[in-house]
Amino acid sequence: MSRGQKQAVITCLFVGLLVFVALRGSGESLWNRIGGGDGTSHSSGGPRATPLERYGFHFTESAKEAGLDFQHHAPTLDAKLAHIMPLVNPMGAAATVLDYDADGWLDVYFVTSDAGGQNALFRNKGDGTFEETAAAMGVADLNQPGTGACMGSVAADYDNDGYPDMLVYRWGRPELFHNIEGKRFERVTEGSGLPAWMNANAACWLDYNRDGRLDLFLAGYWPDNIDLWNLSTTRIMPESFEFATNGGGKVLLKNLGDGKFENVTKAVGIESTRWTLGVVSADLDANGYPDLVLANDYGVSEFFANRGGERFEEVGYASGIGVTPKSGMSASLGDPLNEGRQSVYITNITEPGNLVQGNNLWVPVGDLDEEAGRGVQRYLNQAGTLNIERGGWSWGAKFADLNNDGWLDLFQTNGYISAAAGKSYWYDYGKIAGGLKGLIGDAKFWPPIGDQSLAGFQTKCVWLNKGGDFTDVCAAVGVTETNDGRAVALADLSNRGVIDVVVASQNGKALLYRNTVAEGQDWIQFQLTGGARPEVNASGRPAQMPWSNRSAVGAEVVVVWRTADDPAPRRQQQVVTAGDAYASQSMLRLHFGLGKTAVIEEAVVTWPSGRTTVLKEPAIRTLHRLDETDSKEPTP
Ligand SMILES: [Ca+2]
Ligand SMILES: [Ca+2]
Ligand SMILES: [Ca+2]
Ligand SMILES: [Ca+2]
Repeated sequence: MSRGQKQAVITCLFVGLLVFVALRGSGESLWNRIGGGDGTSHSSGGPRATPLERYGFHFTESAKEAGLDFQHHAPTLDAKLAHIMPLVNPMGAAATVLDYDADGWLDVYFVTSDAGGQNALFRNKGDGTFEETAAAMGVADLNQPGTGACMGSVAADYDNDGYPDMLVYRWGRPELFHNIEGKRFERVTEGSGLPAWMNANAACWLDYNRDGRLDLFLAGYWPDNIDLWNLSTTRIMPESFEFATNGGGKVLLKNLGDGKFENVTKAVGIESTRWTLGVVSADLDANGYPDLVLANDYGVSEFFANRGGERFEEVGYASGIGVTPKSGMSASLGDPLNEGRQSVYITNITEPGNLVQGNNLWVPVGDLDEEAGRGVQRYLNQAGTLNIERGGWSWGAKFADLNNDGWLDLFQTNGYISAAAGKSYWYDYGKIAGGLKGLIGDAKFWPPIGDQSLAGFQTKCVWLNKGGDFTDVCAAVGVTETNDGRAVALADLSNRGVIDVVVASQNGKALLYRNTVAEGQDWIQFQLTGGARPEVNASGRPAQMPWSNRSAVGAEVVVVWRTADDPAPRRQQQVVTAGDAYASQSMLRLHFGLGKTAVIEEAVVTWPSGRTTVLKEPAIRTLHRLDETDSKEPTP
């Protein structure tokens, strides 16, 4: 061992001792520090620093106390699949944040998936607690036999009347609900133009043609023609672990107004039957039109580039995102390096000794690929470099500034099947995954799973971003639950200027991680309202330029600011999305952490219509409610 190595070892031991002392010292006093009414807490630092002091935030799991009491149950499918039921029904736990009664307090909708199981809509009472209103609102009873099993939902204002409407997607018939002034949801599926049956695990709202009316994208997992409760064959499984294209269809529904949607999938050139689990939409190649990224299981991810609101072109391979086949579970966006543009995070499987795919952080490189003349944004995977690659059997993952220091952190759920402890299906799984096409594709050849687990009892990941380098601080900040996590949804549930985290667990309790952030961390939020209104022709005011959809889905905000400790200007971009990651939707409101003593130079909103709103030195620690009708027309 060289002198340098010895010094390194001694340093490591010393640092380890400090960490040990710090963690030991965090016992009882911690409970006195968390739960401050305004979401902040005093911090003094020092050698006996609590996790709150060390990392600037701390979670308290408080779903039950808050009245967010919800249990998910998986569906029971056709008896021909009984020997591998946990492997074929491992999804359905989903979470959607919306403000359905438009009172400024964010509400949460969970779906369950068992026959007859009741979904739950939790109205935020504004005092830290919730009341369950799904039955009264008409969105509880959505797992009736013969109609399918709920897999998730997405909410946005498709008719621009000021109230978010809801699409519930299932393995079965998708259902559309029109929100009647926050008082009830009216089921409007019939005649709306939705497909009669598809086995969907992902959806998002987007205005792909920028006419001010939100369109809807639905992504199938299982093949469309399968009724999972009435199988005529067991040959329903993916034909390959890496190259399967025998999954579900994708559907783009163009909003025609008057509650009608037209299936334009073929017309716009979207063609894919991969096994999609995650979708996200934003204008990633900066041509003004929102693109679509699909995280696909059993194959490569896809990137559908929107060509002027008329055609989509699949450029996954050229972009870099769709080169290596993996087990895509979640697709979400973020600007973790404060570059002023969006990276794409896609989760996969990591199980040391068995299967190490690693998650991908696709960071945009260079300008648009002008050489190709096709406008293909290219990406490089930086997940390994930034230490956000290995997350177990990963599901939903979302970026958010959890400690308001100006750098986006990353919350990720994981865990596949937690059954009997110490029993694992990995050996059998490896045989099937690596086997011949005829084997994997037929459920009858899959070995029975019994009570074995597969990548179960996993610890979630809470990756803290220290300026472009991440550290997992999960247990230290209070995230210790090991149920099989699926959806992650983010929201400032108590309007405190901090991000709370909602997690939906498969066959488990929903979790609410209430956040406490150290005092002195600044922030700013934006609630954006597009100019479109129902009484105004969506393409009519002014004639040459439609207003944006009222939910402002697709709007971009760039904040440029400085802090006392760092005089160099910082810059971060965020985008409004309605449906992303895995089976989730986070708040439409945008939240920027800023660090200490922040001064914002400007915040620039680019509306989907192309209009802009520029705020010079906007107030910090403030939720800014901005309406597009106060914006500027672009200069031609
Ligand atoms: Ca509300
Ligand atoms: Ca509406
Ligand atoms: Ca549209
Ligand atoms: Ca942060």
